[in-house]
Amino acid sequence: MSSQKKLDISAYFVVGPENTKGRLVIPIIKDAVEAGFTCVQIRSKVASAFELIEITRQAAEVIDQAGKSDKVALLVDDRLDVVLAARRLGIKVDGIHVGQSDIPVEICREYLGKDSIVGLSATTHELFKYVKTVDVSQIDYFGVGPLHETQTKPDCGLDWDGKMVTRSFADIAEFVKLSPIPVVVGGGVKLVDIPFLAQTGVDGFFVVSAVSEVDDPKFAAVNLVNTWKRYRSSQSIK
Ligand code: TZP
Ligand code: MG
Repeated sequence: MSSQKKLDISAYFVVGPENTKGRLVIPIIKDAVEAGFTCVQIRSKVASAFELIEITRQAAEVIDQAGKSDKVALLVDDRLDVVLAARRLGIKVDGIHVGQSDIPVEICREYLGKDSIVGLSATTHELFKYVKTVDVSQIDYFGVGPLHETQTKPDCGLDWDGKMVTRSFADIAEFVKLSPIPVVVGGGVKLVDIPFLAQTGVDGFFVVSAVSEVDDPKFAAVNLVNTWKRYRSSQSIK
């Protein structure tokens, strides 16, 4: 991926070694990429920097072997150090995804350069006020969620008072209208949600467990991608 303009977040797979029920991460990434996922994010709260670099290297190889290096973006969650080290080692990694309490997007942009992808999780608190006021000049897309409470990230959606805030399809449609940049939605997303999500006008969905924890990741990934495409195209001809 040479330019951020080519970014496709329509089917976005997030994964780390703690999400695979003890299986290897790379074959599951391969399944997702072959199934048509358009973006891969390496995300682990337990892996060492060394391990993350290795997973990133092998993920880049899998994307390359599928002939999709110019189409499928490879990102790393949180770890600016890992992205920089991976690039220094010659690994093709396209950017980073950060949250509100991670390294600021301006710093990520400064280190990674203008053609890299920098994604940011939108706030849980006062989401609509936030999207109207935030400076999006350094950001390529917003991650929004959770759609449902999720065991993969139990703190996702916790408000100031510790209350869980999930997003309705109506909320998402509203957010999409207000956002000047593309929006991807995740958190507890399963196949049954895809038709409804596609109709909100959102740019894409992200999943972890709906692919990484099922018995047949390839089958699940194909179904997710095809369902998105089907409902997305039926929406656009309305
Ligand atoms: N960010 C917000 S929710 C989440 C992340 C990484 C985890 C989503 O995982 P799952 O298994 O798709 O619910
Ligand atoms: Mg983070």
